[in-house]
Amino acid sequence: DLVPVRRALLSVSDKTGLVDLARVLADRGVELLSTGGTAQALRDAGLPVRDVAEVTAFPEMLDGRVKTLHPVVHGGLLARRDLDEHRAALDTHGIGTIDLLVVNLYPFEATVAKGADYATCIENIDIGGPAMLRSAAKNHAFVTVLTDVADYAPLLAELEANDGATSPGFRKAAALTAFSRTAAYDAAVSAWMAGALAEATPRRRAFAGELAQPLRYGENPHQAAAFYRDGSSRPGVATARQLQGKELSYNNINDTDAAFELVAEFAPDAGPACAIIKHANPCGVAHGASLAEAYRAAYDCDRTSAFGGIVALNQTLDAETAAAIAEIFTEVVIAPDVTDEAAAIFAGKKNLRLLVTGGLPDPAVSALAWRQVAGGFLVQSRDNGRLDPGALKVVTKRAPTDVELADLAFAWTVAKHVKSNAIVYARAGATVGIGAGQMSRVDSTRIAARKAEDMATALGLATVPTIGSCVASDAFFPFPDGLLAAAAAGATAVIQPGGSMRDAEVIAAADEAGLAMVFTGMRHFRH
Ligand code: 93A
Repeated sequence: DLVPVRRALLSVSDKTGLVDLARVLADRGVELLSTGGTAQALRDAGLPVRDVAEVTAFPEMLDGRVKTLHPVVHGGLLARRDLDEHRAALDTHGIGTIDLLVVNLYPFEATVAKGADYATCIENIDIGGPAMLRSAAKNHAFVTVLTDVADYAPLLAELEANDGATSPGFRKAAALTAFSRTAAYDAAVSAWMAGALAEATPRRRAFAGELAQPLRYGENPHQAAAFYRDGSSRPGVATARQLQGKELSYNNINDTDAAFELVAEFAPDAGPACAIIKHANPCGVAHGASLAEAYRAAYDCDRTSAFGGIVALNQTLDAETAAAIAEIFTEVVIAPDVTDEAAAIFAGKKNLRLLVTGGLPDPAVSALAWRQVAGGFLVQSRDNGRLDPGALKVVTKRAPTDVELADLAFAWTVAKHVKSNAIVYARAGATVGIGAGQMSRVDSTRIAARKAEDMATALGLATVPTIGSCVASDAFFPFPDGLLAAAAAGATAVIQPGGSMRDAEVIAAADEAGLAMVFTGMRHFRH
């Protein structure tokens, strides 16, 4: 049934749009109630408003910790208007009904994101606001609840369409938004406390996010999809600014995330780096003397797969790099920043999506990662393991040269971002062959080598680039066969975790083939 809005309670931290909303409500004859700061803002705008403190006959107290936590407020929100007993109870206690609640909460997530101290974060946990949102949302049969500034205009349209009333469908949808908001808010508090108690341990804590944008479809066109934010402030696809191009798709977001997390492994002050991603796996990663060189070297690893790929850069996108990228069809480019000249080069490419993030995430940071399984989800700390060159153990008779060591470290870092079983051949700071996602490690080794042969043919190279390369394996070689396949492809040095029952056999095979091999002691499965 339509419920006319006669009395509204407004209590908002974010005062954007408040006065405009309240003015229309006041013009419609709605009585306005408000808490301290909100009431002040309305009064300053010359609008008639009553303080909640006056209505409850109780002052705001304890530094504002208790403002609206009062039966006069919650009775007015929770009473059923279709029950005589409820109406009688309101009369007995002199409580008036509240038909509209407009609340947005203390900015807890923003306070945490700013790096505020513990006490400040605690003070920014809103108690009265969520309590009111939940009361109003529960009683949506009679009460309209708003918690998002973006919903003010739809409310005014609803009131206009219904002569000052709201419809059940509108109130139900509004209640869902309110419950989603309080759930995400409490999950943010829970996540923050879990982090404050124990660094990224997946202990008892809640997980939730908030709708960032609905997507046209999911992994396939027959699947519905949406993008949620978890409130963390890590630079990346969730917080990036899109400067041009069509809306991001589900697959774009997934691939762009993989691309940016990979390129962020390479600190900008260690030189330009570029990663090109297809289906969440890299098809080329490279350092370069310039960003454009890094892009070209990454592109040369697997030109066929790079078509329609995602390009991630660890430094500001410049004109030369933009021009090189623009030569082929690319879905998304993500970079910390972009020069005006580079932006101008892309401006003509309407389909190319350009995202800037303002910075690179810290690859060493600890956080949680989760994935869904039927009936639940798995939670683990994210793989922030990084190569410690000092901890490398040379296990072969021959130790790697300094040049080999640099390429081994590079290949290892890339392998961490390749789906298992992962094999990465690298030479001169660029990948030359990547084998991903195979059920057998030896298959990944052969596929990576074969891709390098294909590129050598396509580019008309005199030699296959795996000759003289270094190879990384994300987990140990269980048998010598994979290692021997790498040697057959021309690799001269190997990096792998070690730890197989047959390490001795694998090491003997490496010695016999004249390979240098180092163990990292750390595995990088990625499924
Ligand atoms: O400290 S609270 O949890 N205690 C309350 O009783 C209470 N009631 C509303 N915070 C409370 N609020 C919040 O105050 C609202 O959710 C809103 O964010 C803010 C508005 O305060 P003001 O009107 O003084 O600016």
